[in-house]
Amino acid sequence: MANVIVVGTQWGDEGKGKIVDLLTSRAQVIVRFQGGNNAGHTLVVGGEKYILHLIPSGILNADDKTCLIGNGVVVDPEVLLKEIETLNQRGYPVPPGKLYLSENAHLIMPYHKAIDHGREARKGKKAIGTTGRGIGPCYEDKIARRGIKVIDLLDENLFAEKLRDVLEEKNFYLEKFLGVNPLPFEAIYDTYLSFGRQLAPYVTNVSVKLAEAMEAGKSILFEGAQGTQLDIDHGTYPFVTSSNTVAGGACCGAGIGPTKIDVVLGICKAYTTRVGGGPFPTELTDEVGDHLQRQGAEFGSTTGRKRRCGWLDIVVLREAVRLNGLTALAITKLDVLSGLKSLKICTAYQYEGQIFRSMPANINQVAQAQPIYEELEGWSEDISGVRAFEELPSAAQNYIRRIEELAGVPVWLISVGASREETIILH
Ligand code: 2SA
Ligand code: GDP
Ligand code: MG
Repeated sequence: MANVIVVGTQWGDEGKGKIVDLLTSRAQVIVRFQGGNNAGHTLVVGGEKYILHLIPSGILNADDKTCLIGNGVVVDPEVLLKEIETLNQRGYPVPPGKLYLSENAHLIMPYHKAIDHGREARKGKKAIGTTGRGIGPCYEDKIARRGIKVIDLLDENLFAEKLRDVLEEKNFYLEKFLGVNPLPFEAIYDTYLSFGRQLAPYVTNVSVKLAEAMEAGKSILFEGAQGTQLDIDHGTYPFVTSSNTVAGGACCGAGIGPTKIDVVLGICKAYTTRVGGGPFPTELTDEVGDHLQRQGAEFGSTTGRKRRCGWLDIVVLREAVRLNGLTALAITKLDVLSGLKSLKICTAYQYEGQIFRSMPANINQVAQAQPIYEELEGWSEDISGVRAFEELPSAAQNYIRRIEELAGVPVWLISVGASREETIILH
């Protein structure tokens, strides 16, 4: 294989974890490059379910695979240590050498979580619907040049100085603006130094590790989190996450140059979901939406929130093709559509007589956009046992071919179930 970036083409939860786990058989190095433990990537291996939040989805594969957490990820050290411990207990040891953590990754601190919660509560109906993991406030501090990085934890004096400076400002904001209790310096300092000591053996220069891997002829898999419509620059702002989720983010967030990327694989659910607030033109609040939610078991992998469901949206997919420079697509959860008599695909939006083939920049227009649908025949067969394209019901084949045509990108993989084996490989 070559160096491959895997990204979500919609609002996240497309099944990136499953596909990355599957593709790990063809790569040696797997790296996360943005987001944090807002992500929930679900893997079903040997009938067992694993949900990963920070550790790359390659971790359940053989010993010779290396998993890296890049500089672009925001890391809650407590969550990372728990994830390591849980995997150790479940028979997948995560020793230093198998997992590496970038020295330049920014740390999620207790005040980031307090601010995330406090602000969402204050916003009421206008809330973003964040995961409450402190992601946005942590990225804010990174950009404002007052963030605390992994490497800072390994220098007691530097850490004390940085924490003291930043905490003064945070406590003022927490108390005076959000009306919540200030946070004590000592407790954070001691706890985080202890996290630092435990994580120290994992800390490295991820960019150098990637360069060495490439020199040794290894293939790298870049694992995106969330999805294109949640990108801070290109998504449905302000109802987005605080990082660049598009493929370009892999270069900045892992420390490699764009010339090193060979393939960008977009993961697209056969329908659309969104969790949290924000516009969703093809959302279904009827029994079809319920069918998708139920059959697809659409609950947030991190927060357990019910995901909103709707028809496949080609405006969204076209954005993903362009913004990520997609080479190919993996269509997931096709099995969930079984049993629906007819299927709809949104090919454009209409707003006040105007036709939109790309996403309107004005968020209120997105919220009021009327989807223009074309209708395709559905199928009733259970397709989870199908392993070859030709064995799919002809209506399912037509559905896939129509997506390819509308997106202008070939489909390389079709997923028909949550487990590794439930996959049709076309390329
Ligand atoms: P945040 O917490 O600041 O990143 O939230 C901002 C928006 O980004 C959305 N977001 C997500 N959307 C889909 N999946 C995500 N991961 C979890 C999952 C979500 C969960 O795998 O299901 O469990 O709720 C994810 N992470 C962030 C979020 O909903 C906000 O709309
Ligand atoms: P990610 O964030 O993109 O990795 O996706 P999530 O793990 O949050 O959500 C995808 C959910 O769908 C998980 O529960 C997966 O186990 C499940 N899943 C993935 N692919 C398929 C599929 O093809 N069919 C079905 N029925 N479930 C799938
Ligand atoms: Mg997810």
